[in-house]
Amino acid sequence: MRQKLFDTLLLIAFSTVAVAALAQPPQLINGYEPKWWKEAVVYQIYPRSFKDSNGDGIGDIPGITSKLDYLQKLGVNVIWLSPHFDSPNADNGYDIRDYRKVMAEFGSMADFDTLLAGIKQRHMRLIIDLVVNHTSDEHQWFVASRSSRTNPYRDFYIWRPGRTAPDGSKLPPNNYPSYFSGSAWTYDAKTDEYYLHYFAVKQPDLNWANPKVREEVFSLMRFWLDKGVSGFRMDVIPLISKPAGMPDLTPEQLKNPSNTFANGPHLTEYLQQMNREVLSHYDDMTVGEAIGTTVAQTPSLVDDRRHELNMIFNFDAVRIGRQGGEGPRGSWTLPELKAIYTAHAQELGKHDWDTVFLSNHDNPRLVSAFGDDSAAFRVPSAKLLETMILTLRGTPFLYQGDELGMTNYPFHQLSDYDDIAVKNAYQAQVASGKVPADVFFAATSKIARDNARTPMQWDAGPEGGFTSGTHPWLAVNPNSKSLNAAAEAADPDSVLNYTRRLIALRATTKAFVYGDYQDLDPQHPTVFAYTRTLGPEQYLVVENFSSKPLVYTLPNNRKAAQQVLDDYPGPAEGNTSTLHLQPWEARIYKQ
Ligand code: TEU
Ligand code: CA
Repeated sequence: MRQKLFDTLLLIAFSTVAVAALAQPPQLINGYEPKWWKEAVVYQIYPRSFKDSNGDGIGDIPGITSKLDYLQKLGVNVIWLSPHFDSPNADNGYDIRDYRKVMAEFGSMADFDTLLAGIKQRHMRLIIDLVVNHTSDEHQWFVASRSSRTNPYRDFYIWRPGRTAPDGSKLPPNNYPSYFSGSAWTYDAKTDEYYLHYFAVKQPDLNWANPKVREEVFSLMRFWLDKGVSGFRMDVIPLISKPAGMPDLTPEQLKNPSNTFANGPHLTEYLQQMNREVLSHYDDMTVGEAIGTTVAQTPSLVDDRRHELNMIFNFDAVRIGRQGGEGPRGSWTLPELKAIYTAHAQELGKHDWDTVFLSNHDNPRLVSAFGDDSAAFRVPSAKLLETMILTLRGTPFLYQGDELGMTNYPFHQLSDYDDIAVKNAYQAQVASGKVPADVFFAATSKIARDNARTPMQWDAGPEGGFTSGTHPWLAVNPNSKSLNAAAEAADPDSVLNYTRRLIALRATTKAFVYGDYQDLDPQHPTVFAYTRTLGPEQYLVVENFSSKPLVYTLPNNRKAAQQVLDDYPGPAEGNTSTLHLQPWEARIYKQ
């Protein structure tokens, strides 16, 4: 009896403590609620191009599993896997046929489970790609939907009658362009209507206005979360709610259709429902690919009081200078890039969280786009860019191969490319006679998505060690003999080993995660100098964005104190206002 009373009292005491702990507001760090995904470094894997395990020339899941020790040694915490689902590959997996099945070329569900177990065993996490703006036209929902106007799945997609031209011919319902050239509508003779596809003809857009569509999406999300994935990168998520009434775009809107397609009238409602019904029940992270979303609009998706997403990718930096966000890159300046990061720091407050990235599977290689990939400066400029990504404000996202300083591929002709975006653009622009072939290829080779999709360069062997076969699905960059992971692992001054040191520094330095950001010299044409400050702790980062050496004096008599990292080997220069910077030199100081 006595014992029982004691037990009861103990239980009450415990519960009181537990309840009190629950009721306690979280300990904030510099006003931010601490979260594992704020402290993480994320590494993106494009499975087709990472590592082939069976010699068929296509990267696969067992290939990724065989490289987990490499990723653990790099120090990344989260792996984002580009789509690994069953797909006819019209857009390399971004056209999903079955959300609960692994792409046969990549392996089996058992292979996926082994990969996930291996990731967890190494104290990393896995997020997967949620592609639910559209499916493949081979998805059973679409097969049913197009079969008749009265099929129960008809309303899973967006069908409209066409318009009739004055000459009697058929016209699409409106003038929406597809991201992959041509109209965003395709006529389907079977039911005499058009379906909407913002991307390829084989990627019909789901109709999120239908509550059954939302239930299906939430259910597939639970399927993968229950398996143990830690969240999602959400493909073109601001596009799921379509513009009210879908009127024609004006000539002005046609210059950048994403701005009109994104953030439709029901987006908030859909995301809050997704959060309430799915995400809030798991310890997960979400990052939305927020095409068409401005910095100022970002809090409307990520403010933690809204219960929608944790973070988004904003494209202002990665697409700097590119016409309409998608076209060829014109000129851009460092002050413009710096102004973007300052705008982020101003617009995103303590309830928001940011991301930092300058590359992914849709963009050219980091060092080729933002550094100098010539033999003389590839290494320091790649290191400088990694320094920037890993010390700016927000969760950093690294793309496979950038930790080696992999470069753009020397593309020349159409047959060098795989990407549907390039093939369709060629038909629309060159085959139609609108753009001369040489002009098209000169621009395309610099921005093509396939630049990022050539196979990972693992060693100096045939096909860069990517495959034991002789036919990789996309050609290996000819520089793989000298530029590869094995060579870099053996070189203490390689981009790879430097990136490892950077990630390790970030992992132990909360100022790089939660610290305030200040640009010290916004107008300087080639130097990016900024501080990250957390209470008494301050770090200074100085980067020479130029292939010329420079004597640089810090503004306002500020002194650089103790150097903790430098992308050039050699003696440190500290406790001084005047810095003798090498081309593409990047330094981190503890102040
Ligand atoms: O990309 C959407 C996107 O941001 C576009 O910029 C796209 O890269 C560009 O229009 C292509 O020319 C996402 C995926 O990241 C991309 O790989 C897919 O192709 C696309 O959605 C469709 O799912
Ligand atoms: Ca394979």
